[in-house]
Amino acid sequence: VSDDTIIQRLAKEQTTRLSLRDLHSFSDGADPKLRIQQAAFLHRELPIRFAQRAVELQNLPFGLSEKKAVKDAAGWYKEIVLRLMAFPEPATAEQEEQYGNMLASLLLAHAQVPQALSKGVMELKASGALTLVEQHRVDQILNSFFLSRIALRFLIEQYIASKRHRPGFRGMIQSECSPVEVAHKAAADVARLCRYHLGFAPEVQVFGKPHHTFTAVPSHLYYIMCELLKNSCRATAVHFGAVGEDGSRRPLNGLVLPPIKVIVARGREDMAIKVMDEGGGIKRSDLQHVWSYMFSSAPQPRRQLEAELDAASTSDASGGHGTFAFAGYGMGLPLSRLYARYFGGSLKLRPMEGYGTDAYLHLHRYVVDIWASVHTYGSAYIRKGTRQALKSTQVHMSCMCAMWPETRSW
Ligand code: W6P
Repeated sequence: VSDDTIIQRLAKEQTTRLSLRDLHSFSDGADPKLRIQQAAFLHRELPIRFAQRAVELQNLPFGLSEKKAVKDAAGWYKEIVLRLMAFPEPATAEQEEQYGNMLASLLLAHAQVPQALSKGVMELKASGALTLVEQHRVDQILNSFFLSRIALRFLIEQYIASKRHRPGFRGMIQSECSPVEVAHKAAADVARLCRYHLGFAPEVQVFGKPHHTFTAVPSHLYYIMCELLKNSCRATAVHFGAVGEDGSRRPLNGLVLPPIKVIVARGREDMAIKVMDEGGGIKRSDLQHVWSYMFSSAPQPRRQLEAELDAASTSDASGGHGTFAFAGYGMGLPLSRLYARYFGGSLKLRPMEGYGTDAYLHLHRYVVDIWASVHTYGSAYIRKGTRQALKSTQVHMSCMCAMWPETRSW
């Protein structure tokens, strides 16, 4: 049987729906027996998921699959599947350790997948062969692919992270995540980056209560916040003439840039974060382009600063999460929106052309609602059951993890 046949067959298998108990155990790295069980589960589950991604990459429409960069990416996924299958199912603590190390190396090795796809998309766009409808279709497919990839990586990351004990964390999940704190950290890091390249940075003011916390994955939130703040900093610098359209630096001459404001609001159901800038906004007819892999990949003079900011910051990645690594290809915003959607949230822009842009990030305080409703129970049922379920953080987190097997239906 050829490798291709193996992969085609694997890709047709169902991904596993885990029981709450199983899922919860993923996050408790203390018990070696449990860890071996989890490794054994991943050993079965991961080849299917990687095979599905490989097959997707091979079946992209409009000749995208024929682009060299995309073929390369499909090849990496196939290699991974074969490597995963060649690895014996972990049965001892030692094998579990080796398996975990291999998965960790996979995460690192696969950080370039978005860039490869972006390159293929850019070439396709440059050839000018696609209608608007076809471009929209490509965006949909890439969104679906990247969301599955986020889910796949999260499954591995959660397994690896849960081995390490961090107070307040279960793996990647923090039970008392404070958006105000994350915003401060993102603001400091983006400001450092901006100052490094421009010699200055607009002030970032954060409004909200640091003790307003929710159960969330702070690394995802940090990624989104950095992306929004980078865009706001760049827009502000360009709008006030501190940076030329071509990315060249101009003297500020004592000009004080209007601050970027971050507002964190906690309601009964929602945790919402607004990032406001006075960077001149964008026209509504350009809004669709911001979210498109096709348009944002197009080389524009304004992209120069972005590319520089991002190139400088790839080494800055938080915990191998690749915080800035995707950008420079104009994929940061679409990917941020996927991170938001992954937990049932949304990311929207409300620009006022000539003045500035408001970015709204809405997240569920209780992720249980959306995931359980979409993937586990009927929505009416879970809405009724939600409040009670939330009383237990453990149930809460387990439900949250229920998103793992079924992310493709977005
Ligand atoms: C802009 C364009 C943009 C995108 C995302 C977030 C903030 C901003 N500001 O001018």
